[in-house]
Amino acid sequence: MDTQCEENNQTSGDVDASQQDAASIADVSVEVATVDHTLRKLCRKLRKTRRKPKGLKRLLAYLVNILHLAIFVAVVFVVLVVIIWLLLWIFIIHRESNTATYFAGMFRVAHVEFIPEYRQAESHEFVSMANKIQHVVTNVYRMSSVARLYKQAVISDLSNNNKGGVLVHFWMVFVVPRLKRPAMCDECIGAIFRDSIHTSLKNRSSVGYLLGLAVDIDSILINSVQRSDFTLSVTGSQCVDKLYANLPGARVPINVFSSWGGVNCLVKLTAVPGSLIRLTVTSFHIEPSDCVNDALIVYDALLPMRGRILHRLCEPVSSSFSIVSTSNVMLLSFRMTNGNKSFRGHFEAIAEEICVSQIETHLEPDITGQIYSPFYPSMLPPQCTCTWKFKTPKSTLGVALHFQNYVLKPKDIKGCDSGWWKVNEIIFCGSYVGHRTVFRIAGHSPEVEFRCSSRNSVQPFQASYSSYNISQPCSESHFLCNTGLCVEKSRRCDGLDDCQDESDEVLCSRPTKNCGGNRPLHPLFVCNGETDCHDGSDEVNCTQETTCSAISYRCRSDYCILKKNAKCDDVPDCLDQSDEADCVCGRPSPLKRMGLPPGTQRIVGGVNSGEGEWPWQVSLHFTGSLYCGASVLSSDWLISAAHCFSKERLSDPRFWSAHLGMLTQGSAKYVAEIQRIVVHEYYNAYTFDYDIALLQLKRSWPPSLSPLIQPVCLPPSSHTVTESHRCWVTGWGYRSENDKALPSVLQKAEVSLMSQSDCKKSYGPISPRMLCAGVPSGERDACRGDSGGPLSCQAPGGGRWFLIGIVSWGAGCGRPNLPGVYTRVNKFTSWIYSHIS
Ligand code: 4AZ
Repeated sequence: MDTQCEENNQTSGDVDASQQDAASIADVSVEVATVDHTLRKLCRKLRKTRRKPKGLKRLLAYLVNILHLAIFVAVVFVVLVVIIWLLLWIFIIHRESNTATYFAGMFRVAHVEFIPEYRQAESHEFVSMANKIQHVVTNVYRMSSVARLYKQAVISDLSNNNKGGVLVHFWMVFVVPRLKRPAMCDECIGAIFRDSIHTSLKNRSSVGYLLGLAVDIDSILINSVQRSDFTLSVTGSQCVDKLYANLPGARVPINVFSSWGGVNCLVKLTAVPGSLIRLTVTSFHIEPSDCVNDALIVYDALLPMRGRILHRLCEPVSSSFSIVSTSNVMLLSFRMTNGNKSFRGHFEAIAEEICVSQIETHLEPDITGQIYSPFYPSMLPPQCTCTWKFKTPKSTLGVALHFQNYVLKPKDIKGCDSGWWKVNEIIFCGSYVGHRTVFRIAGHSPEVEFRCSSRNSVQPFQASYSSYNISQPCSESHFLCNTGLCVEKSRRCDGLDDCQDESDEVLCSRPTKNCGGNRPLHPLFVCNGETDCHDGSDEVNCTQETTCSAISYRCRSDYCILKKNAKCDDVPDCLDQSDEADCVCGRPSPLKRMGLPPGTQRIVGGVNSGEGEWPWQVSLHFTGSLYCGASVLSSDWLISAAHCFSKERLSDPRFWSAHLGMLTQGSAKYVAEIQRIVVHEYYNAYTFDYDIALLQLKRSWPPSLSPLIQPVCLPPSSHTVTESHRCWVTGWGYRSENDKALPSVLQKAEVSLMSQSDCKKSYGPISPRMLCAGVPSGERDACRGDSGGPLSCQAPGGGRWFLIGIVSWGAGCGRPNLPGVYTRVNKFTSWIYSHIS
């Protein structure tokens, strides 16, 4: 208003001047002068009004003005909020909350004869049969509790079936609001279909009638699937191939290349009815990437159904192997990223095996022959059976089965997932182990029944059989181990695990240094780098070539020396000096160490570490938070515990990052993404046996970051740790069992290694692949968050640091007489090298 008044003042000034210049246009001038005058009057009045408010009335008017303004602002605000919400609902919430959910299913239609035209989806016969089935499926779901969510069913394949009739594979699409998603579980959708058949079931038959369609209730399987699987199968038909094996035994080649027309391809295999499919993989050239980029998934169905995965192949294959289906169909789902990737193999129709055999054994102790798992050397399918009926020459002789890497144990409450065995009416479960075992059956004509019991394909097995003397399983000079092996009696209590389960090392007194006695010196004292006998006789001829055994060090050229800890001790011991090769490890540089402020006792008796003190220590983060520890083995490999990666999401390398060269959380010198996680194939999630895993980094840490990042030395399998080794456990794990906050500085605690027999006093049977360490009071220990991290021991005399253990488990943290349990690393040396070199 003021501006307006000033403008008008100005205007009137201009007009005054023009009045003098242009007297001829007096009328106009007068009129302008009049308006101007009026305006000036008004302005003056207004200024006066503002300068002198008149009491309550003016205040009221003022408030009313404010109120109007507030109402106006509020209305505008509400309108804006409504518009934004509407837009959000239309474009995001509505779309988000109503998502399509896809299911793949299969069932057998009995009493319908398969005709070859059903193989062609374009044929009149296929279309008419598919329409009929589609009508039935639609009817079932339109009458169900999920009727409003059901969108459509698409019949994908009609195939002949070993049980007769036609096997139907189909897709279903549901559009589900977010709140109703829990109602869409696989079991619920399957149960709706089963329930509708159930009501029409005839006595004793599993075939029920749905609108005249005879559906076998036992054959129904319905799984939710990814949208990408549905779109690839239904719309990406340029990369869906169908192959048939119409003649038993005839090989049908399969070659797939990454330049084949896409990275995602399905190959559907069908064999003659009554047969099974054997797929042989000859070579598979891909980047190993934990199934993230390149993978072949083999399904025991014609659609990618989660419940029917036979095998996932995510590593390159150079020696061929084969997989067997449980029926005459199989699906291969290839995912290969760009590059020179290829798959070569073939498949064939094979007969269902009738695996029953009568076997006569010879007089003991000869190995008489071999038994093989069904379809040997193919992998075992999820369903198979085999029966061996043995007969020995005498009633005093039983049957011994000698396995290379398999063990039978009486069935307990847990299910059998690597084979179900019935021997003389007693049930046993089979599992894979890393050593030999012998299973003895005390009967002269036992019947042994084997059934496949895993959800996927598993490794095949073979066993040699022999007779044995029931009253004396091992000869006079031998001792019977719990693994069934017979070992020489002289090997009992020799400090070595000859039985493979340490059963020859229980109830042993502490080894004595029987120097100069007539019995050989206890192997633990021989060439262990310490003078145990005063005449030094235990440390002579240690680098002379000797026969290889569990207590000798194997040089690269495959001869052995008795010196146990020859590796990386800065003294060349092997003739080829291989013991001092690859020794850039386990030697932290003497950096300026941080002083320990008083009273910083932490992590179950730990203290702060110094910068660069444990350059192999890694902090493993799952979705951004500390989850486990690990150790650096090389420029691109880390070592950790299998249990850190044992659940579905935990096994996906994309969720993990490795923080290297770090003292305080958040200050890593190098953060690496993980390319691949290799969990030990025999890892047992119940017992924590074989609790070891390797992680390959996507990108190596740069050498310039050494010495803050450096590998730890790997102990050779003969490596022995004596009392003069100093061992420390390190990590960022909790400081006590009930701690709520993790320390930010890397903690370290010195612990003592315990004998296996002392540890068994605390925990009962522990496996030979476990090692206990702690202090009797329990005040120094590892805890949650330290798992997978190192137990590092320094060779005497300021030598290098070796990775002796990996934090694995324990009863609580820091409890008296309940030490920490670690994975015994030297039991895995060859397994580790087989993956990282
Ligand atoms: C754990 O949960 C854990 N006291 C690790 C070590 C120990 C206990 C628990 C040993 O990761």
